[in-house]
Amino acid sequence: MTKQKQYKGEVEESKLENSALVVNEGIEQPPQVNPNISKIRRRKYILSPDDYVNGILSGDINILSQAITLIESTLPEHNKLAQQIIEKCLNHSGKSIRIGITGVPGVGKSTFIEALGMEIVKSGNKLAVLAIDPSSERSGGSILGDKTRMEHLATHPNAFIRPSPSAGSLGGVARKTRETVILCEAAGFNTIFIETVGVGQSETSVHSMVDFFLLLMLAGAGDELQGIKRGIMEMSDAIAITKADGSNITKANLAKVQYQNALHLFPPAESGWNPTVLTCSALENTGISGLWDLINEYISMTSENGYFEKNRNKQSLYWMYETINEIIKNNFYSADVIKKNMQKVEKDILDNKISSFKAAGILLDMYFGK
Ligand SMILES: Nc1nc2c(ncn2[C@@H]2O[C@H](COP(=O)(O)OP(=O)(O)O)[C@@H](O)[C@H]2O)c(=O)[nH]1
Ligand SMILES: [Mg+2]
Repeated sequence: MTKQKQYKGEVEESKLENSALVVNEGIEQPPQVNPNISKIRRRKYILSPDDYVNGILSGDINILSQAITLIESTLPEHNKLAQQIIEKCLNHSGKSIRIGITGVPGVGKSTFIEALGMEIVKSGNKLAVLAIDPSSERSGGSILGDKTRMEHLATHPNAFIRPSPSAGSLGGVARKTRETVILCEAAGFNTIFIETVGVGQSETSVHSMVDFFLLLMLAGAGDELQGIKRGIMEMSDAIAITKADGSNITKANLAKVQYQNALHLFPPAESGWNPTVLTCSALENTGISGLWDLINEYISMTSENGYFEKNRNKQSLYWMYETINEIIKNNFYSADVIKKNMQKVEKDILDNKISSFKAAGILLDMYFGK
């Protein structure tokens, strides 16, 4: 150590080698991010399509989850791999009962799914619970926060709960959910629940991918049908009045009669099925098994009269058209020429220089390079 120059009045402790201002050579810090994580992450994607398919067919939940992540990914190479997997799983899919469940927030969907779901898995069936919730971008999916309301189901080996894919438009989210159904069925899940929040457009999408559509309603919450549109009631195969327990029972029974009367006003369904209204309590576990019987009755009836298969075929075609529409629309709006000119054309409309129709024609001509 070099001898430091002594200053007048300097005390021993302030010598450089004792000073807190000296920067000592530190010890090497461990990396903040586990350096192996990239290897772990990357491993997810190095499986071949066949490895994914074999994993899924053997009921491997980890591989199923990873394949669903590929479906949900925004990276084109992941989607390409996902499509290869879906194609190979398609032959092993379809052998399930698909049930759509909707109702306004707070109606008791999660609690209901826990109650009915436990009944289903306890009898040896395998249940996958999926969700379509385009509003879930921030919350990370409605189901995720709801897993506390489904605590038994969430840990049951026969159940698989997957929150809504969060990114993108309703069309995109719905398509991904439908593709996820295919993989779940290939993995051996014979009952699929698709939950959606009954406030928007998503019910129509869910209705087009399920065999049975169930609407949950609260009793005594006003005759305005709780913001549930007529159309949603009309597409329901059953309405269950929830929370029919305690002092709520009388109100629930009254609501049951009211809704049953309201359903009579709709034209008969193509399925030949008469939509039914019943009451249930997920907390007291009443009316739940009756509903499950009703669903099975519906499935046998529509299987016998041919509607079940007819409806599934119709849905397959619907999803082809939906997918085409979705892809063309995305392609249009993300095209450079459209992005560059959109603002000016919009302004021309607002300035009354051109009509909306002319504007659309101009943009479409640009897109098609005319
Ligand atoms: N009394 C009663 N309360 C219920 C029942 N089902 C759900 N709830 C309550 O209603 C609230 C909303 O339930 P939740 O399942 O989260 O509804 P979601 O928003 O539709 O998923 C919670 O406080 C539940 O405890 C029921 O059958 N009876
Ligand atoms: Mg919920």
